[in-house]
Amino acid sequence: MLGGHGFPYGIWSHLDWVNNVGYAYGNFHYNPAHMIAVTFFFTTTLALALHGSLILSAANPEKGNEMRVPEHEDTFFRDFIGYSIGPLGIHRLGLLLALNAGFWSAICIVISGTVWFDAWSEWWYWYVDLPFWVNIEGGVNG
Ligand code: UQ2
Repeated sequence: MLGGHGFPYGIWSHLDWVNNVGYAYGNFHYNPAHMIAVTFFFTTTLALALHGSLILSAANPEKGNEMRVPEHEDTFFRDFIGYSIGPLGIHRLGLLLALNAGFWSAICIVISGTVWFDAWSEWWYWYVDLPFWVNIEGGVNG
């Protein structure tokens, strides 16, 4: 890449940027901060799916029945999985998950080219190089 690694606006240009940065560091899926960020994004969608479906169910009862109250929502999850985080708790959890998704995404991109310059797959050799098995015969360390 010529020049800096600044993120461009534009539909195709930003896709090119993501593609180029991906190649510059091998594969972002090996970036531990990327792994953490993706996990938070997926958990956010799970929490939102659980919450949205619970709210829509409670607000749309069968014909002739009154709308459900939050205690019913607690009861549903206690019956279903034995635990309810509560109507306030689910929003605190959602905020925690969403903020962490953004935070770890920023860490992921900021450490690429500042603290780590190699392919991200190479980073994991800290594990292989642990003293416990670093000299095991036949291992990758010889
Ligand atoms: C809940 C609750 C809500 C909810 C949801 C739950 C009444 C209206 C979705 C259930 C959530 C749980 C058990 C936490 C799931 C944990 C993760 C990490 C996805 O109990 O209270 O309020 O919307």
